Amino acid sequence: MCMNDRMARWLMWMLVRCLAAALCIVKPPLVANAGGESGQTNALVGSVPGIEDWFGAEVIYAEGPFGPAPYDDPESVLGMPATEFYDPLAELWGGAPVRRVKLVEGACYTDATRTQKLVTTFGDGASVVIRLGRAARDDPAHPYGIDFIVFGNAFFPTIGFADDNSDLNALMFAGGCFCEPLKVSVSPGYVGRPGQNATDWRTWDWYTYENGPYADCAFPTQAYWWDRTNRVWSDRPMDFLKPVNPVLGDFFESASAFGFSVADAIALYDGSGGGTGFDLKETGFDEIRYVKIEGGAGMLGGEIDAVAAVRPMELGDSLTIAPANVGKEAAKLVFLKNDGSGETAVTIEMKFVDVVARVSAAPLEDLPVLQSIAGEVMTAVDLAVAPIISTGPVLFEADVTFHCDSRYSGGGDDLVLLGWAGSTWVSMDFKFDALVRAVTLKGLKELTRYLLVQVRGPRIAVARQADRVVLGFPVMAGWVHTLERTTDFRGWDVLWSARPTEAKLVMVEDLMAPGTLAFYRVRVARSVEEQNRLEETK
Ligand SMILES: [Ca+2]
Ligand SMILES: [Ca+2]
Repeated sequence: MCMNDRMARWLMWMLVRCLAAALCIVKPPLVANAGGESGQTNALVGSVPGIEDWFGAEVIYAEGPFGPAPYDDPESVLGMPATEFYDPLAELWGGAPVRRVKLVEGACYTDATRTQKLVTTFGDGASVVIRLGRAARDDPAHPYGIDFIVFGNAFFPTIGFADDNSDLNALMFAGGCFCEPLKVSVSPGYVGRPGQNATDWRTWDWYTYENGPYADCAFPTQAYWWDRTNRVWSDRPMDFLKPVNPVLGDFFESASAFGFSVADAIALYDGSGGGTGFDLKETGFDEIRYVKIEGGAGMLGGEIDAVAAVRPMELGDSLTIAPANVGKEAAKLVFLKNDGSGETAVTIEMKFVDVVARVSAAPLEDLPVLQSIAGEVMTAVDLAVAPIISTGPVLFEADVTFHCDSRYSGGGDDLVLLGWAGSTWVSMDFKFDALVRAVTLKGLKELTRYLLVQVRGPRIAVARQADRVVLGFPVMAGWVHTLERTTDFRGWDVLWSARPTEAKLVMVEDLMAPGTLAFYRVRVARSVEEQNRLEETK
């Protein structure tokens, strides 16, 4: 094609602008991995507005016998678990009377102000029905399948004395959890079925966890984070809406056998505030609003502090994985987007792991320069697997699924998944699942930062002079670009198609440009050969 100088200069200027816009995913530098001891953000605790809804909101029925004061008020089971307690006996042994609720000291007596009772003791035949502030749902995104948590005042006995001055790094377990099991039942409440009465909870559908788990058992409440590095308490609260990985129960029971510190156990809680976790799956209920606690039939003398609905994890959180989780539903770790949309960002399914490890999924907010891809980032995550109480690298194998934006309607051929290789981004071979709109990498033995990008056609600069139309746009290496034209948005005519081997600017003259209004687009897709290659690797 031939053009006069003025037009060529103008077109170049348009193309440079267009290219700058097309390569707009530019925001250095990289963020550090948010894993490690300070990895838990614990967003939903303490002073967060509406947090009280996640706990027991009302006692709709209570019948004793309960314990002697201050263990006699059934309403002590409402609200958040206790974080501190006042011990009137401390003066006898010269200790600090106000102490933190922790693995080795459960909630007892009253709160620090000596005005609030903390826990309720259940005698023989005692029962309390609690309405949760919000429904607890059997949500597949919940960690380890657990949907609600009951907090008691169980604790782990230690070798030697335990108080707030104890060095928890040096304090060792002296055996399994001190438990006083209580029976737990759940109900969706009144659903209007024949025979049901809205004001009589006895007429509703109930499910009892006859064979456990039981309340006031593992895991003891841990209210604050212990700073293992500096051997001091942190005032950072633990997360009462995040369960402890239930397979760690056996691990803790055998802990004293192989020298296990309280600090180790807190690290294994991975930011959770403890409590006994319950899965709604076995109940057949999709969601429940009521929890009943009962003493009796050999189960009595136990205490209840609180009941909580579980929150799904999101980007910025971490979860633990243990060899005993592998092959079960609990090995599927789900992290939602951290924008409140409730959409899943990434699912990590562990196929193998050799030790108990922490799996973190941090949002990747400051994206590095992408030289060769123009498009919209749908998922940007920094994934990591790290040891918790062991040393050395964790051996594992994981299938990782990156979920597209829910608005994505493509067939996967305009997606690119990039993995960070230390100094550059590398395009990864993936499998696209149209049903769940997600791409999966299988058999990963290490994790890194990932970007799932929907490639967009470039912006087109149009230069028109007399009856000539010249179109300019940038192209990316290795992708098939197809320039098309329409006048009615029903049919598109292909003007030009190519798979460039390097990124560059392309100019195409439309020799058949119609006299009427015309529209142009450039479609970008993976090449047929590459599609076939991916098919073979599936
Ligand atoms: Ca569940
Ligand atoms: Ca107890």
